[in-house]
This record gives sequence, structure tokens and C-alpha cells, in this order.
Amino acid sequence: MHVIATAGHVDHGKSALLRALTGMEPDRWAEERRRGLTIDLGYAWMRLPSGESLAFVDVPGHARFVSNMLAGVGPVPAVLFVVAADGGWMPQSAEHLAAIDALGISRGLVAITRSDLADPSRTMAQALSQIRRSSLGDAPAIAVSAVTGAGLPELTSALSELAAAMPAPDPRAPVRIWIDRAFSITGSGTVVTGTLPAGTVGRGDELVITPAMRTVRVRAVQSLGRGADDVRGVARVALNLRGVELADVARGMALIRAGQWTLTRQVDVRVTGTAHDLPQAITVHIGAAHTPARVRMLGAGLARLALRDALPLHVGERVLLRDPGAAREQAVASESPWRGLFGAVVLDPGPPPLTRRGAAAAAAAELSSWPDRPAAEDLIRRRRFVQAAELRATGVDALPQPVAGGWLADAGHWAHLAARLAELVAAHGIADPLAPGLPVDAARDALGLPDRRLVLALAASTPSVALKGGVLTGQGGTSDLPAPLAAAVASLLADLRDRPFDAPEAGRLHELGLDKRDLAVAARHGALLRLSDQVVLAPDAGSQAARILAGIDQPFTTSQARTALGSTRRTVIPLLEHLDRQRITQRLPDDRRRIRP
Ligand SMILES: Nc1nc2c(ncn2[C@@H]2O[C@H](COP(=O)(O)OP(=O)(O)OP(=O)(O)O)[C@@H](O)[C@H]2O)c(=O)[nH]1
Ligand SMILES: [Mg+2]
Repeated sequence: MHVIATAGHVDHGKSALLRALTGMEPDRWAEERRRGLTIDLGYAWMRLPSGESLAFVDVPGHARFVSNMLAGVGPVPAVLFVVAADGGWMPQSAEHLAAIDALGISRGLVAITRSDLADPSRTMAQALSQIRRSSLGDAPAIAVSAVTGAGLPELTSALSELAAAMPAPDPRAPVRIWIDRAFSITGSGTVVTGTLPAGTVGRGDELVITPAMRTVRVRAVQSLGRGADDVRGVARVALNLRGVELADVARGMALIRAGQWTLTRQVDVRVTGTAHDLPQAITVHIGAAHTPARVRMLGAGLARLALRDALPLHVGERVLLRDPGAAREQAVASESPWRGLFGAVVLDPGPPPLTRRGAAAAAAAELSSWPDRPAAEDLIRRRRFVQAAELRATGVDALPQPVAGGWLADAGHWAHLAARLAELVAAHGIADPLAPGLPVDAARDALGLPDRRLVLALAASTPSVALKGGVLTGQGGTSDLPAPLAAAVASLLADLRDRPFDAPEAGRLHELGLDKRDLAVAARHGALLRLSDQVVLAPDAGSQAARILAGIDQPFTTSQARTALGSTRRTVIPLLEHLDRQRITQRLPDDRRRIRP
């Protein structure tokens, strides 16, 4: 199926043309038929000679109903642009074309209607000269009459060609249906209709209604009046919803699949076309929705929109911005582009707040380098850290691997943080050598990380940092000690080679220029085993002692241990306490010890 919306000035014959093409009545309301005026959206469909269905959304041409017109055109990929041969190019011809151009709709046909009333050639030339300058480009044009039927076969074959040239949307694309109509059927309950541009919806699906974010279940699906198990976009769909009152749904709300869209009130956009300055108060239109918004210009052609009502958005989407005041002042059939209608493309549907001074200029500098369809890397760079699920909901694909706990990190920032972490750990070791290491949460605060798992992943990816006993330390060895300290420690270790359990005396430490602090730094680097402020042994003294003590009668007294190790009381007491803490020895109530099994 394909879906096409009409466009064109009031009374130029849009509804009459659909009636002639489809045999269906697009004007649904009695008031519309009485006044011969379309007020709200209408729906009709036909079967093309190929057997494919072509659905139409018929829009009103009257200037007062431009919001309804935009709701009809917003979600569809192609238009049937109608100009009356006897009417010529008129204000809403220009306004509708400006809207189509702002939305970036590039597929369509031009029908010069009422060609039984006037020679269509002049109007056709006039219309094409305008349309050529829009996103529709060189659209084919056909003169028709809804009354005589002239031109209808040609129009039908042009519609067939248009349909055949339309790309087939991805049936697994994220689902978003802008609700354009809601009604209630006795016995079935609430039904909503809309255009499904891509993706698939089916009976039993769970969807979420925006902006309330209520979960609803699809009880039944219809498309063009027929029931279906599931429907692929592009399609017109009618969904019977379970557990929803008619009062809970309205045009402009959307049915989305959970987790696939970013519901947002803040959005950074790039203004398309030549207009670079927006008014401060505008209306944002997308799909069948519209909401008032405040504009903050960030830089040339870049703006932050603060929406009154949250919208479900993706990066790279077109939105239409309308200055509600400007349309009334528009000159009739002016040659200039329709003032007060702007196109914009969504660059970031979840931008960081602009709090610091100069944040707007910084944002503009960053966004100006982004393509209209930003990639995962662009958004990650801006956020530095972002949950994969959150990023996926912005509509980007090709996500990189998370660094930890579902977090995606900007590679440049990650490398910077790794270097910072190594500095922090080293600085902490020097400032507080007696502490066991830098606590993970302190590192997290210092680096401003959103999750402590990121600290652990950062430590694991930083060769000079180790996680030991829940704190961050430098990697062991004398190699990263300052050279004079490394030399003094090497002399100590040489002393200990022959008498490994006879800790060097204060005099010897003094001679080597080693104070309490130096010993702590060396111990932290794993170059020494520090039993107390002034009692140090070689790093492997503990395991060596354990081996020797395992070979004597159990349990043993402190004095028996001292003899077995060839140690002194000054060393053996803190050494045994160290072994107790390591749960290598067990201290009994009578002060004797034994090696634990
Ligand atoms: N003679 C003739 N009259 C036509 C033709 N097409 C439409 N009309 C008449 O023109 C008038 C307006 O037609 P509509 O189809 O209601 O126009 P519209 O564009 O749908 O108008 P809005 O929806 O209000 O914007 C009606 O009286 C139609 O009968 C045509 O091809 N030939
Ligand atoms: Mg009409």
C-alpha cells in the first residue's frame, strides 16, 4: 500500500478529484457536505491497475484549517498537489507548497483540476514554476476534470508510476503512528487511525501512547476497512485499543513501541533552507502533532526548541516550524517563499542543558559540524557517556560496544579519563602514602563519572592502575618509584637477602635516607612488605615465613616462631600479626598460633 495526501487552495477540487478517482466520499462530516468545504482530514482509497492499494488523506484548503492540513501531510511520504485551472496559483497553494518543502517531501504529482472550466495550460505553467523550486522538484503535471472524467486515466497511470517508484520501508523499523482520528465503536471500544510509515503492527501488540506513556494493547487491526493480523508500513491503519477510554486519545498523540523513541521537551535543530533566524515563539508540527515552543538561537541556523508538550522524536527527522502570527500578514500569491513556515531537522532530541556561560555558542560550534542525520559517535561525543538503550531510542544505528554496564563512552574522553585516573592514583599515593589506595567512589567523584562500574572498567583498561582490595593503587614493582627511592629500597632488599626476617634497624633506614613516608610509598608499589611504620621486609617475606612455620610443631609460641625464622622480637611480633590478618595463622586463646589448614 501507499499513502498520499492532497494539497492545494480551498475549493480547487481536491475532494471532488478523490471522489472521482476512488468512488468514496472524503468529506466525512455533514457540515462539510452542506458547506461544500473540507474542514477536517478525509480518507479514501483506490486499487491501482497493478493491484496495489493507494490510500489518500484529503486535507482542507481553507487557511483557517492549516493545522489540520499539516496533520494530514505530516506523516505521509508523497502528495497530490491540486491547482484549479480557473483559479490559478493562490495563497494556500503557496502556503501548502511551503509546508511540503519544509517537510522535505520530494515525491508527488500535480493535478490541474476543473480543466473543463478553463484552459489549464496557463495555470499549469504558473504552478510548475513555483513547484519546481520546492522539494517536489520536477513533479509530473496532468490536467483533469472531476466532472467530465477527462485526464483521469492519465492521472491513474501517473499515480501508478509514482507508487512503483516509492521505496519499500523497513518492516522492522521502529513503530510510531501519529493518531489522526479517534472514535468509539459500540461493543469494541476505542479505535484510533493513523498512517504507519514504516515498521509492523499486529493484533496483540503492546504499544505506548505519548505523551502520557500509557501502555495499551492492540485488540484488533484494520487497514482500508479490512481486518488483518498484522500490517506493514506504509499503510493506513485503524487500531482497536484495549483499556483506553475515548477521552484518553486525541489527534497528535502517538502510538509508539516502547524503547524506540525519545520522548522529549528539548530539541536541538538545524533550520533548513535560507531562513536562519526564527521568531521566539513558534508552533512545532510533526506528523499529526503540534505544540507551541520557545526558540533559543544557538548560532546561525541552529536552535534549541523548548516544547510545551513532549514529542517522541528521532535524530534526522524533519519538523515544521510555523510562526502563528506571520501567516495572517502574508501577501496574496506573493512570489517570495511563504513567510512564517520553516523546515528544521532534529539534530539532538536529548540535548544537555545550557547552564554555563557560553554554553549556547559551544553547542552551536559542536552542532555545526554534525550531518543532518547524526551518527552514534556524534551523540556519544556530546554526552561523553550514554546508556546504549537511551542512545538507541534517539534512532541512531550502529552503536559501538559498551565499556561497562551498558554505558557507551566517547573514545577520546575515555582515553583522557584513563590518563587522569593514573594521575589521581599516583597523586593520592604521594599525598596519603599511609592509605591503602584511592577509594573507587573518590575516583568516581573526582572524574565526574555517572556509575562506579565505569571506574572499574577504566582501571582495568589503564595499565598503570590496579584494583586491590577494593581500592585503586599503582601497579606493583620498584620500576615506577622515583630513582633515589628505588635505589635505597634495592639496598634494603640486599640486606634482607641473607636474614629475611630481621627488619633493618632505624639507624640503617636513616643511613639510606628512608623515612616513614618513603617506606609507605615503596610498600604501596609492592616493593616492600610494611609491617609497621618502621618495620619492613621483602615483599615475599610473608609467604616465606608461612612455609617455614608450617614445618614446625603446631601450635607454636611466639618464641618458637622467632627461633624457626631466625628473627627478632621486634620483627616477629608484627610479622605474626600480619599473618593473622592474612588468615595464614590463627591465634589461639593461650597466645600460641597455628597455621590454618
Ligand atoms: N466543473 C468542475 N467543477 C469541479 C471540478 N472539481 C471540483 N469542482 C467543484 O469545485 C467545488 C470545490 O470542490 P471541492 O472538491 O470541494 O474543493 P476542495 O479543494 O476539496 O475544497 P476544500 O476541501 O474546502 O479545500 C465544488 O463545487 C466542486 O463540485 C471539476 O473538475 N470541474
Ligand atoms: Mg475538500
